Amino acid sequence: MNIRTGVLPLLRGTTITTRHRFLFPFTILPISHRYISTTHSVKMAAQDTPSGKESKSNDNVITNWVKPGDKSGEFKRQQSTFRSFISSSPDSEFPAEAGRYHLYVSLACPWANRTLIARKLKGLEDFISFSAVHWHMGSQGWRFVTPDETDQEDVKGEGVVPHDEGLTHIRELYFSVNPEYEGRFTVPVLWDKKTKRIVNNESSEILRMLNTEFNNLITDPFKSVDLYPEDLRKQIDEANEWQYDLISNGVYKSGFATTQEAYEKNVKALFEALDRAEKHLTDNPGPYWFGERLTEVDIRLFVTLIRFDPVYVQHFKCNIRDIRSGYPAIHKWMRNLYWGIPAFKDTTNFNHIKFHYTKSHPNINPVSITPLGPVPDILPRWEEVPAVSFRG
Ligand SMILES: N[C@@H](CCC(=O)N[C@@H](CS)C(=O)NCC(=O)O)C(=O)O
Repeated sequence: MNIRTGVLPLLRGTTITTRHRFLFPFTILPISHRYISTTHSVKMAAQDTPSGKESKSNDNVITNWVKPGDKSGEFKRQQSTFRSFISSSPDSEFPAEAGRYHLYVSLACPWANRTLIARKLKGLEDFISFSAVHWHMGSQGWRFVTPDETDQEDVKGEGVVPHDEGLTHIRELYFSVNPEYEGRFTVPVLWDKKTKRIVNNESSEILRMLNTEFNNLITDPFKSVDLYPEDLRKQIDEANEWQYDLISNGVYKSGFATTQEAYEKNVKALFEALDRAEKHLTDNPGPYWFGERLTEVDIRLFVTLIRFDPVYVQHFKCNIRDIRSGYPAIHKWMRNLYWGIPAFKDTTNFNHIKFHYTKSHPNINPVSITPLGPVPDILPRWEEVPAVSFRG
């Protein structure tokens, strides 16, 4: 693979940034420093270290994102296992009921973040409870926080509480419903508190249930929020298809690749898809992907792109451009959601996001140092990076 010819076509549009950094090297740094708060001291807990239960062979290690022996070096995401549906019908297996279901999430995880946004947009806070795990994913997978951790600066956040029945890890939920479970212990998990079963662990399907199945229990304005409206379904499905493969999963396929070829193939496809998103958001008036109507496409894309500059650029090597200086239309769309709609801002926890990725992937970042930048995590709504705002 010729790196030059492969990547250069994707580099257009970067000259202004580079030139102005060169012209104004001294003004940029102090402006950025306004946003640096405190350096967090981050403690790892004993629960994160491998226990005797862990397999001694290398084949089952949780951070083997590429299957050992797979010469392609490509990350292949597993299908989610639990695929039942909550239904508005009272005689269904999982009927929609107030207080019956619980979402187990990680505030770091984009897939789980989708479900938290939909829960708030649909006004389901009093109907579906949730709790969030510690940001660190160790050798036993996601773990719950301990009581003494909830006030720690790096850990605290909405829903970050110990498990109410004393479970220590998300994997225990999976084993409680199936002791032979062999899949990954992923979040989100939609849990039925009544039967103590996992309803579903696939975020795209949880989004759909939250959108419609509780409508008999809620009132307007929430009832009429429709994230998957009938007349847009075909277009939503089409957008989801390429955005899932190339962007939402594309950042992981770039970051987890273990060969140069697999990385380049996926990172180039990712940036081509971002170019396509940028064009769509430039050509269409917005403020949402489908104009005046907020749909699941906005939610699904947002959770990946809000993590892009803080994490994916450096940690997953998605650094052909960043959002704030390379994609003005995406940047505007994203900030409109973040600053304009509480469901987006209030479910985004940059500490969990940054600490999780940078300290949970020893194969990518063995020394676990979390980069301080970019500062700020997200720019204020009406402020641009200095090089972009300069028009002189
Ligand atoms: N397709 C699933 C993917 C969920 C997923 O991969 N979650 C990640 C966190 S971002 C996870 O829990 N990973 C743990 C693991 O794979 O061991 C969904 O959309 O719900």
